[in-house]
Amino acid sequence: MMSLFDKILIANRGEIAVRIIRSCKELGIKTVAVYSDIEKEAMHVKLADEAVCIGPANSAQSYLNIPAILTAAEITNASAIHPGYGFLSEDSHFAETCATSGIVFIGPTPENIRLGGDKSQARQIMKKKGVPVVPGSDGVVSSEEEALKVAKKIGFPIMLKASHGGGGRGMKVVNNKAELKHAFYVAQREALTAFGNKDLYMEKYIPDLRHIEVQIMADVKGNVVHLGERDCSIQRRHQKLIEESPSPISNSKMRRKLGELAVRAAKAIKYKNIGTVEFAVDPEGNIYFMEFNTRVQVEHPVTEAVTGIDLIKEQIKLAAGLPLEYKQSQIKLEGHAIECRINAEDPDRFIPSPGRITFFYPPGGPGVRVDTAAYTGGIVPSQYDSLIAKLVTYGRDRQEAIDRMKRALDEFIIEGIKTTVPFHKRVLNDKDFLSGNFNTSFVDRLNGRRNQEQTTE
Ligand code: MV4
Repeated sequence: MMSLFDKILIANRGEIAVRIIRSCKELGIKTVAVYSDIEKEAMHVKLADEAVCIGPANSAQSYLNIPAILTAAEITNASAIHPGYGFLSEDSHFAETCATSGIVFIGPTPENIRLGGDKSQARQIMKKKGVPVVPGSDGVVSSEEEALKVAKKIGFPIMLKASHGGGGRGMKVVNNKAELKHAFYVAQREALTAFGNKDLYMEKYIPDLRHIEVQIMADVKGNVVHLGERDCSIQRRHQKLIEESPSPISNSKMRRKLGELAVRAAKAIKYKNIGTVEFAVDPEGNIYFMEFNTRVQVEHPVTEAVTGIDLIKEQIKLAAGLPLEYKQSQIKLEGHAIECRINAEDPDRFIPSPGRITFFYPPGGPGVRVDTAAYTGGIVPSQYDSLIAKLVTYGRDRQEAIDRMKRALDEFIIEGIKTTVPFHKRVLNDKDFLSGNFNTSFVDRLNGRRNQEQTTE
């Protein structure tokens, strides 16, 4: 049997670095934090056993600086690197460089990561292996003529998507033949600039979908289990704002279907470690594969709450080559969990509000979890993403999770910067949210209604 790591370097910052340090401590693993010039006083630096400065504030020169991070691992004798989410977490070249440097990358294989990043190839593999995909192109569409042929077959409106985009970036809705020519070239050029690759693929456009994703865990022997679904439909401009598990629209039949498809998707690409299979569910309940996410996700705590499983611990053990400790029948989903992402942003316009936090009091009590690196006197830098806390509530059912969320949002005191707490209070009082009747246009509708109310008053 392989043994766990003696010391892990965490190549990340903020709440996720703190989250990873917590699991390492419980496993008896020493931790190394890395930080940029402006983050000497950051919470992840205070909580880790050791810390190494890896460069200036600009993340290209610090949290994305592969030589600096590998050097930090070497000088501290860390035997593994946890990338968290964002930054280098989905960089197959980084995962490969770790391996050639004799350091374990805590995540899937470089090939898994590469495939996760190649959306049109992933789509083709899923189609071949019987995981339903949205009607569309077979792989990449390389010319406008080819795009028109596919469009004639599936019908407008269609969506052009960048093969190397993802998470909503590099997508275009095309309503008719007349729009297609221009859209094709614009999308190609944008894909090349944004992702360094011009490949596009096509799908029939599905309005009013729900974003439902399934957490999976896979070991090196090829065993795969799923941990139920998360509903991530409450988002704005592809930034998720609220996630929950289970989905209000799911039931045991849909959950079995989603789980089966997610496990099939993971097996199709010989996936190893933890991952997420993203699906679109249309208003008729049809399920379509969208993307394979090869990192730990921001919203993983809602799954931890309903399964009682520490996903970061499992991720570390799986990366060490240990076999899965659970059979599917041993994974029990119980209760309901909701996560509100608290961002340092103006709650009306969602523009960043960095600065010093002059007072910070996180909520607590039954069924409340706060993942954060924020503290009174701490700084929210303008250089990184604006997520400052994840507020997660758990209850026996959705209503109890909601009641606790309302109570926790009321308790939360954050002074000195603006936060999205007031936005979440509005959502938690919205009848469509409360009834579970929402899709990906929810936030625009909520804000649209609100702006109208404000101008007529
Ligand atoms: C779509 C779609 C409609 N039709 N694909 C955005 C994130 C990316 N993973 C997939 N996305 C979409 N793909 C087809 N064929 C609409 C979206 C979409 C969306 C999806 C999930 C959550 C929020 C969204 C917001 C706008 C568009």
